[in-house]
Amino acid sequence: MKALIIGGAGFVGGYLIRELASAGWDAEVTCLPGEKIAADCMRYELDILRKEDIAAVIAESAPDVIFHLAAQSSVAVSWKKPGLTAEVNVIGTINVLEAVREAEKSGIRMLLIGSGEEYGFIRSGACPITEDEVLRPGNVYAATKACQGMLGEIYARAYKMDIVMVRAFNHSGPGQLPAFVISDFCRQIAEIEKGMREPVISVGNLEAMRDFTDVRDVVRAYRLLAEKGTPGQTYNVGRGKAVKIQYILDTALSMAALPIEVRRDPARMRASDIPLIEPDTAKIRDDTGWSAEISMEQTINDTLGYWRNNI
Ligand code: A2R
Repeated sequence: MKALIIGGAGFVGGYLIRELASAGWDAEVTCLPGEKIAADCMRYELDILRKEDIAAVIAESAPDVIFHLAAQSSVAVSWKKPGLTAEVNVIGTINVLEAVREAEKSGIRMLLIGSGEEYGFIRSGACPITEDEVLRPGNVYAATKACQGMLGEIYARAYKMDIVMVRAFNHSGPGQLPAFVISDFCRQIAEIEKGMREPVISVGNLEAMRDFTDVRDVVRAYRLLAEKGTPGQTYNVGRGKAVKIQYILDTALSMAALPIEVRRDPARMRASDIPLIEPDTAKIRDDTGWSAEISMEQTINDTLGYWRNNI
């Protein structure tokens, strides 16, 4: 199988390249000019806001499957740059869908990577959330990803295109930016161990319950969905077992080389924090056999190891 990963220079892209290669796929990637790719493979420079360029890359690569990862993927940035976020995540996705629709090679399968954020303000009692739950996005990023998923469904239905939609819940692992909680805690601990700051870790709301999956499990889910997912369908990707952020903190601190004091930082508290977000994962399990295999302790241990070597 030949894959084209659009937006392959990001956090998930590097892991997906390795996952596909280890399963015997031939993977090519696109990246923005100047971006580096985390593995040795054929690369194309591509901005998805230039539709004619997408068509040229697809014609040259002639993939069996396109993994569409390219996005403005930060919730925080989406508040500051809503127009850019909508342009990249919505218009960019339309450009990719149109380029595939018009491609000479027919029957290209697409995976559109969306987010658990799309569910937004979850009704109390709705967890674990199934894929047919109503979407109530609570931020600009989430709204654009909900829109991406709807466009995927529309193109699959109207043009009989082979498109699978994904809603990925929190994922983490070595190399993730410290804007995400596991990476943030691990980086702070690594900095403290190196004597770069006082032995105090800053934390936000520790009571919220969230569902975390290792990025290496997540990319295996993407490969299996590309191999076995049903066209036109949307799949939750997550562990299906939320934990309190307090548990992540305690686990990370238990791995620290010295005692660390915990300090609550009001700036890290979010007024609208939803108490529990947890996906129902029966659909992906039934259709592909996938479930998360890497423990949270392993993810935290490996992420801490990454920061110890990369501060
Ligand atoms: O924003 P940058 O400079 O980090 O570049 C990102 C790239 N990207 C684009 N690629 C092509 N044309 C554009 N106009 C464009 N704008 C941004 O897409 C980055 O290299 C890549 C997305 O990678 P990350 O931001 O690291 O996301 P991650 O964690 O790999 O997540 C993959 C997908 C995204 O669609 C998320 O929204 C979803 O999974 O959760």
